[in-house]
Amino acid sequence: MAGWLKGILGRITGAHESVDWEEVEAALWQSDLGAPTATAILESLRAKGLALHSENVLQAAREEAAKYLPEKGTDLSPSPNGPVVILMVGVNGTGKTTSSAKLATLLKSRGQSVLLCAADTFRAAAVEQLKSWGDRLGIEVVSSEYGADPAALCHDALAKAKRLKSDFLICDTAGRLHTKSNLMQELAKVKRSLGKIDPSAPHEVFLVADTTTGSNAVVQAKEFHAATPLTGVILTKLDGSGKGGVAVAISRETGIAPRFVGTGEQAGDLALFDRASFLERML
Ligand SMILES: Nc1nc2c(ncn2[C@@H]2O[C@H](COP(=O)(O)OP(=O)(O)O)[C@@H](O)[C@H]2O)c(=O)[nH]1
Ligand SMILES: [Mg+2]
Repeated sequence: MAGWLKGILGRITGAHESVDWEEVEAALWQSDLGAPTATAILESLRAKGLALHSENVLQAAREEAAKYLPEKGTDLSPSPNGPVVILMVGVNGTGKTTSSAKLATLLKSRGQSVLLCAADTFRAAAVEQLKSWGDRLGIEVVSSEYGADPAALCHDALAKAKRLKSDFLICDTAGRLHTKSNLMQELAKVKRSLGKIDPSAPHEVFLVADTTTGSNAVVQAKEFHAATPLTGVILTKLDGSGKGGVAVAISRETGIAPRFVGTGEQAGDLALFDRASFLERML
């Protein structure tokens, strides 16, 4: 998937021939950058009086996308004030459970202690999935039975993390409930119940966004951000057909920046977001 947009533009024309305005626009739309970004790219070319050939378009796209992306994702570090609580949110199937395990792996590899909390009690399989990761990774998973109250579970998990003096607590949450408003209310409740133990918790709320689902992730980001203010995005499935442009659109429309990227199904397939390699791949 390296140089996704470049590939498309290359098919439209060679590097220095001028290309059709509408075709470029269509290519930009397909890159999941979002309409405002696509428009800004075209406008900046017009403003500079540059011809519409693929090198110019790519350069403008890189510059425009870079405005909305940090050079590096802000990393996680332990706090002297007790466990850093990370809430993983997002719709079903985006990679929350897998990313929770991957993040735990990364932190553990740095010598930090982590507790996982299986707060997706809506699906029995979700609890088992996280427990099985915990067994493989040698990381304790706080869980309860199917249907248990996630807010109470997260509360207990934080009490335990404090007792154990864990550096991090990662709470994997449900992506689907009976209705969307139920889900948003539940997340707000989880946040409140964590706050009863530590008013500053959760310290991080990560939206797990599947880059293969394109611009849907922007809508999701807005909805989750309204319910539980987000502090970052984990972009998953960048090893697949996902183009990743949605990170630019999310950042532009919500101000929430990418933090980590997922590039596979294994525990080690997670890295801190890096703008240069991200843009290289996407554009
Ligand atoms: N290729 C690939 N697959 C992923 C990645 N992250 C998660 N998955 C897969 O996506 C599917 C759903 O992941 P899961 O963590 O269960 O999603 P959840 O419903 O949000 O908890 C699983 O089959 C994962 O192995 C990734 O970065 N790359
Ligand atoms: Mg899950």
